[in-house]
Amino acid sequence: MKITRISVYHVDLPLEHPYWLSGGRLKFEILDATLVKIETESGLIGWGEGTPWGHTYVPAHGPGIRAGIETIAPFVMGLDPRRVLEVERAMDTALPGHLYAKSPIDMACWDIAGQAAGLPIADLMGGGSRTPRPIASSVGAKTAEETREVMERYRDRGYVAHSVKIGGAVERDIARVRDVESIRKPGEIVLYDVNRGWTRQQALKVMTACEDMNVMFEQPCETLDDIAAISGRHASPVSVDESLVTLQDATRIARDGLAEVFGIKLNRVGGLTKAARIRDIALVHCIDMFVMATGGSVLADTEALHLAATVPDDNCHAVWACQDMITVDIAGGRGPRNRNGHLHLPETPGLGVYPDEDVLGDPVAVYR
Ligand code: 0XW
Ligand code: MG
Repeated sequence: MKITRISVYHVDLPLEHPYWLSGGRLKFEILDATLVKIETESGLIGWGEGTPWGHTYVPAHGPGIRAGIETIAPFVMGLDPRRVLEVERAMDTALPGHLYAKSPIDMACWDIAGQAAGLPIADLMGGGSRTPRPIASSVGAKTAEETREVMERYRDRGYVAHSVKIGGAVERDIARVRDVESIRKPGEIVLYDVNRGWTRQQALKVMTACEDMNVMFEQPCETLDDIAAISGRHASPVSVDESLVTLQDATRIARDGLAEVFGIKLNRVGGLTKAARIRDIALVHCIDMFVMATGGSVLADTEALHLAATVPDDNCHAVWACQDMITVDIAGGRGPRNRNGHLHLPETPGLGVYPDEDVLGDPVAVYR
């Protein structure tokens, strides 16, 4: 089987509510999504998506994905999409780094490989759990009152997991954590996501002040060096998210004990092929995981769900459904959707969901 054509689509996905990371530091209103259709001479078609969370979240942006694909496309043309490692090596040779630009191609290849094998991607990867995965909300609010309101909105939709964005102001952050903990329901999973918003000193102040609550903080500071510098000086559990990009990052975090949890975002780490290795580093070092899309439509959520299903149930804290935050549905209600706060793995071979091409409009680039 050979890749014969790659079509690239650009779609804007507006957020239903404006959204702030790190206590108001970064604002997001619209996501720039790139959808990729890979065609083969066998007739099988695969879909991939790359949707960064705006341009300011991590070093990734929508136009960068499309430019990266322009460079990569000639090198993957003619390859067998079922041989995902060969496609991965061709992309890494053609364009070192730029993992987020490669992820949609990797995803579309896994979609085709699954269809060819007659298996959902998670089963092709070695076996997917059918235990529904709790969806984490993403609570991008600034004040304690707004935080309660947004959490309530998600609780009404059945959500039992929440990622509450804090960061920036020590006293306000301590107060917000205490407030959320005071209304936390039994069994609810809450992660306090700083999105790199603290200096080392701010991180130490909040993380020591909150030790009595034993709550988890995600990405407290900008870099792994910062997280390493404060590690051992506080007793709060840590999840690393933005600073977990490469396999080398994963081995460093594991070896140096910098986090108890990995936040694996598929687009950031370069897709399923690379994310599966990071998963394995986590598992052998007794590190749990949140597995998510970086953003995007139900297609991106579904890709993350497949990887999440290959993580043992006890080690997978939650996934995320960005689809619940955007106003455009490119797949007409198909694919895994929120059912009482959980996503269920699709049984259809491959990814298990495809977009409506008329919603995508004309491709912005076609390579053959
Ligand atoms: C808000 N998210 C869930 C979406 C973006 O990927 C960032 C992420 C987070 O962990 O902050
Ligand atoms: Mg995060």
